[in-house]
Amino acid sequence: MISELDVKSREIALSNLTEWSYEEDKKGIRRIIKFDNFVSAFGFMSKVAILAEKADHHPEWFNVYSTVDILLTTHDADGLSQRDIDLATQIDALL
Ligand code: HBI
Repeated sequence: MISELDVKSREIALSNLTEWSYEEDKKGIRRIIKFDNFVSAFGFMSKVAILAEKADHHPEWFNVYSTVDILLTTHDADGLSQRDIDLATQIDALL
């Protein structure tokens, strides 16, 4: 069982994820990334898909041409958990 991060833990975690913002209504963190073109965006998504499958933790995302809009939340915790922080950290390391 995974639990939702409390506010203090969330704030500490997000201080290291400066490109991500917490969305109250979605209970998750969001980052929008702009690439040069669709091939680069999709290449990035392919790498994230491999990380996500390994972690058994999957992004909610939206892609239009060169933009990828990512939301990370944990359904099993009904909110933001350490799993989201870990995946966001891995995603940032790809960029
Ligand atoms: N992905 N974002 C996200 N949140 C989850 O709670 C989650 C997931 N992928 C798989 C998963 N949970 C499994 O543990 C099962 O709940 C399907």
